[in-house]
Amino acid sequence: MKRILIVGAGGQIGSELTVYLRNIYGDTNVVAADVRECKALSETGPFEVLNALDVPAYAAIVSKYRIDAIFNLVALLSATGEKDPNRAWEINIGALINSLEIARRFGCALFTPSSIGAFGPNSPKDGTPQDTIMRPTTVYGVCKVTGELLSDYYHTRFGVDTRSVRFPGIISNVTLPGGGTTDYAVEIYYEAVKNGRFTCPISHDVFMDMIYMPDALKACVELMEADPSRLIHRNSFNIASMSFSPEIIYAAIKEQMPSFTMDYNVDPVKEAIAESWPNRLDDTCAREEWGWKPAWDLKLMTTDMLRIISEKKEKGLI
Ligand code: AKB
Repeated sequence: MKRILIVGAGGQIGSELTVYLRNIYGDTNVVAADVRECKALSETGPFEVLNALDVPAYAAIVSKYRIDAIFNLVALLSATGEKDPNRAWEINIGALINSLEIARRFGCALFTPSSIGAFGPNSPKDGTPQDTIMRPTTVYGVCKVTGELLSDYYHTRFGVDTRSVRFPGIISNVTLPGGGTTDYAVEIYYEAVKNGRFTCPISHDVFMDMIYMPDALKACVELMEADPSRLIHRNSFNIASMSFSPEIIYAAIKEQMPSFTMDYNVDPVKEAIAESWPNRLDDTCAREEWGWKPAWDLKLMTTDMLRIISEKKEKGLI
């Protein structure tokens, strides 16, 4: 990767991936694009307002900056998707198809994240294998499976260098996620620091895979820089880091903040989605094919999240 375009750069992943990539590849070589202006991203490098569904505008940016790698991060997440499935399909698949076509036309590599949401209730729950039954029951999951298949198709049919990981719920402290089922695992830290208590929308014993943002960013770069001759899979790799339930993350926070309390008000839509997803993925293929190895665990992440969010609170930023 030399000249990179991040589409959907204003979101939870993009806002941090832009900074991370600019540090590695140079500010001017990483173009951030989003449907809305993002002051923070336009201050440190090139920024373009772009609706990923507008093909001529998308192609013009790729041509203008002579882009050779695209990160397509445009997505409506799982819980939001269930409120308007048609819109979720239009946006998620529209941005994907346009990214694939533009990558083909301009010879770009393409990263489009998949998710634990690509699995469904028939997938094995524990140690979910790389290659297994995938029958998701959300429109978000249907979009992710479609995305995986189309991305592999563009690779075998047209030789486009498509690569992807199935992200767990991403926990971060820069930009809040929005509309996901795993969002509770971010909100819990903010509420712990701001109010000392949290009402959890997921039942105490429902496990999901999670990952801390620094590991998620590392995965993006390591996969895109991996030697293609070692890749047996492409779209999309299971990656795992930590798996926990609400009662486990609650205990991890309480250990460092003894006055913290949590109760439950289960959201039936999120609960049903969470229960349809795996408890813990098997990421052996990612480890073997491109050396995936996470650095953060729940305890380390909890210390870091509480420290950073407390600093934000002291500065009056939250
Ligand atoms: C969501 O909860 O929808 C996302 C995801 C796991 O893909 N965070």
